[in-house]
Amino acid sequence: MNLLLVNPPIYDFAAYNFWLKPYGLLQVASALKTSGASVLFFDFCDTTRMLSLKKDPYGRSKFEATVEKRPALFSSFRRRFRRYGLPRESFARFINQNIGKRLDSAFVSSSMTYWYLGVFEVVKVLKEHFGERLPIYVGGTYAALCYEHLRSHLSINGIWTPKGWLGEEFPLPPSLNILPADFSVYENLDFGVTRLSRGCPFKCTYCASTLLEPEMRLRPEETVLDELRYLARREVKDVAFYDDSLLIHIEYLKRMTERLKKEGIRFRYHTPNGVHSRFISLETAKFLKEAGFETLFIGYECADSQILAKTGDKVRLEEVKESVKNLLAAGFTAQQVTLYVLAGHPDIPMEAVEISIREGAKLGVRLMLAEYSPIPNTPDGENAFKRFRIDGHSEPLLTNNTFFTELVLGGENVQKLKEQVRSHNRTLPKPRNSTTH
Ligand code: B12
Ligand code: SF4
Repeated sequence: MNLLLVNPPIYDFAAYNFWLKPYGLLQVASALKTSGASVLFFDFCDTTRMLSLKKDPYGRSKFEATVEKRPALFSSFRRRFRRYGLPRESFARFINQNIGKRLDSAFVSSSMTYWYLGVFEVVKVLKEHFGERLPIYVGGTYAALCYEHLRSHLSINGIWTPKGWLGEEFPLPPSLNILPADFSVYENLDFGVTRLSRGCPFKCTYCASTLLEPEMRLRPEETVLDELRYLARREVKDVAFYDDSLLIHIEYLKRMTERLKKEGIRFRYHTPNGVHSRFISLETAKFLKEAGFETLFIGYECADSQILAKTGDKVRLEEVKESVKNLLAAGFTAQQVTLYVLAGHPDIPMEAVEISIREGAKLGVRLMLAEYSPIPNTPDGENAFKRFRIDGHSEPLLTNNTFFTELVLGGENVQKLKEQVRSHNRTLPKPRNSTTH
C-alpha cells in the first residue's frame, strides 16, 4: 500500500522554527510502516531543505516565506500575512517524481487552530492531482480542536480526534500517542524532539491540554530511549521536549538521561513548551545542568497571584523567583533561562503585563512574550469569544495569537511590551563562548 504523509505549510503573521517538528505525524508514520505500508513523507516546514536560511547554534531558524493576501477578516490589521514553508512547486515536483498517480491514501497533519489554511492548501493540491477518490485523513491539534470546522469546509474521509475517528476510520493503533516517532522520514535532521508523556495533571483555564489528552500517560521508557538513540546515530545534537509537564516526571527523566549517558549519548536539551517553576528545586536544577539541559523556558505567565489562581494556580511569582535562583546557582547563565510572560489574555490587563515584565526583569534572566490564543472549548477561550463578540468555532483564524493579543491590548501597546522585553534582554550579560543567540 502506497501512503503519503504531509505536514502543511503555515499561514500566519509570524512563524519561527522554534524546534518545530510534526511529532504526531511521525508517530503515524511509525504505525503505518509497522503495518507494512510503504510511506512517503513531505514536510513543508523542513528547514533543512531551505538552504538560504541562517540557523542558530541549536538548529532554530526562520522559515522561507512569501507574502500572501490577507484574509478579509484581517483587512484592518496592519501586519503582513505570510505563507511559511517550502514552495508549492516543490510539493508538485515531489509528487511527480515519487508518486505519479499511484497513491492509496493521504494523511495530513495539522497544528495550531489558526494555521488551518495550510491544511486546506494541501488537501486542494492532493485532490487536483489524484482526484476526488483519493482517501484523505486529517489529524493533529486543529483537527482535534476544530473538527466541526474541518468537517464542514473540506470533503475528506476521516478526522482523527482524541475521542476517536470522525467519518471513515483508517486502522491505526489506539495507542498512537505512545508509539515511537519515525525520524527516518527525514533526509537531514537539524534537531530532534521527543516527549516522555502526554497530558497534564493541571487544569489551566486557558489551555487545551485536557481536551487533547484527558488523562496523563507516560510513554514506555524503551520507546523514548530508542527514539533518542536513533537521533544520536543521526548525529543530532539538540533535542526539544514537547511534554506538557515535563518535570513532574523527574525520576523518569533522570533514569533516561542516566541510561543514555552510560551509552555515551549526550544531547543539548531544550524545553520550548515551558516547564513548571514549582518543580525546580536546587537539586533538580543541578540535575538539569548536569544532564545537558541547554535552554530552559519557564511558564512564568504573570506576576499577579490572584489572576494566576483564577486560571489554574500552576505557578506563583515566589516559585518563579526560587526556581531562577536555583538555576543560576546550579550554573545556568542568564541567557539560558527564559521566562514566558503571558500577554493578550483578556483577564490580564496591560498594567499587569507591564508589572510582570518589571518583576520578571528583576530576576536577571531572559523574558519572552507569549501571545495568548483563545482556544475553542476551553473556559477562557469561550469567555473571550463572548467578550469580544467573535466566533472562533466557525472561524478559527480568529484564534490567531498575534491578532487576538492586538485585539485585547491594541497594536501600540503590544509593540511597547515587546520593546520592554527586548530592552531588558539587552541588559543581560553575554556569556563568553556563548552558543545562545
Ligand atoms: C509542543 C508544543 C508547542 C511547540 C511546537 C509544536 C509544533 N510542532 O507545532 C512550541 C513550543 C513551539 C509551541 C508554540 C506555541 N504553542 Co504550542 N503546544 C505544544 C504541545 C505541548 C504539543 C503539540 C504537539 O506537537 N504534539 C505532538 C503530537 C504527539 O500530538 P498531536 O500533534 O496532537 O498528534 C496526535 C494526533 O492528533 C495524531 N495525529 C497528528 N497528526 C495526524 C495526522 C493524521 C492523518 C492522523 C490520523 C493522526 C494524526 O497523532 C498524535 C497522537 O498522539 C501542545 C499541547 C498538547 N498537549 O498537545 C501545545 C499547543 C498546540 N500550543 C498552543 C499554543 C497556544 C502555542 C503558542 C501560541 C504559545 C504562545 N503563546 O507562544 C505558540 C504558538 C507558536 C506560533 N508560532 O504561533 C495551544 C494551541 C493553540 C491553538 N490555538 O491551536 C496548545 C494546544 C497548548 C494550549 N495552550 O492549549 N507549542
Ligand atoms: S500546566 Fe501547562 S499544559 Fe498543564 S494545563 Fe496548565 S498550561 Fe496546560
